[in-house]
Amino acid sequence: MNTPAARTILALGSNLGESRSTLSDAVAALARHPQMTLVDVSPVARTRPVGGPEQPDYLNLVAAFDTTLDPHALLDHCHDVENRHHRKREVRWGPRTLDVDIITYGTERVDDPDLTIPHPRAAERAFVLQPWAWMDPGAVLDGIPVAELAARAADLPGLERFEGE
Ligand code: PH2
Ligand code: MG
Ligand code: MG
Repeated sequence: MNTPAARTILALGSNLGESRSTLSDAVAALARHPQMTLVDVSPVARTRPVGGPEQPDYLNLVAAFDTTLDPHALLDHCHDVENRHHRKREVRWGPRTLDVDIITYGTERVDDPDLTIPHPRAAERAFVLQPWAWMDPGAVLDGIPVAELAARAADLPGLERFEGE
């Protein structure tokens, strides 16, 4: 029997290089896997960096996929796509060409040393929540409307819709 697909929300961020095209290329690369189907992509937000050293503003988006990859195989796929964009894992929360994080995977919870789902900081990060709420105004995270979480997030001021420049 085939594994039923799970709806997963991935958050992408970039603040080095050609960030806008990196994000589009990364969504396409994520969708190119035979076990991934792209469902929706959010508008892009320009966001102030949260944490880490002084660094440029980010572009962030979220995308919804249906997948038959299990959570760890999905994480491997996300890392493959990051690595293809020359991501180097150096400073925690430092600048990067591409970050791909798993925010939710169906209603599953994962608590492993290398993977926590839902993403442990997603509920307080406007750079994840606001694009998600733009994409899906009815979205809910752990029973709370994502739009409500976004409105409360400390990094909401300074976040704006990126229309290109
Ligand atoms: N990612 C981080 C740390 N800080 N800040 C913004 N604005 N956007 C990000 O994607 C981001 C961040 C760690 O992954
Ligand atoms: Mg991240
Ligand atoms: Mg990451």
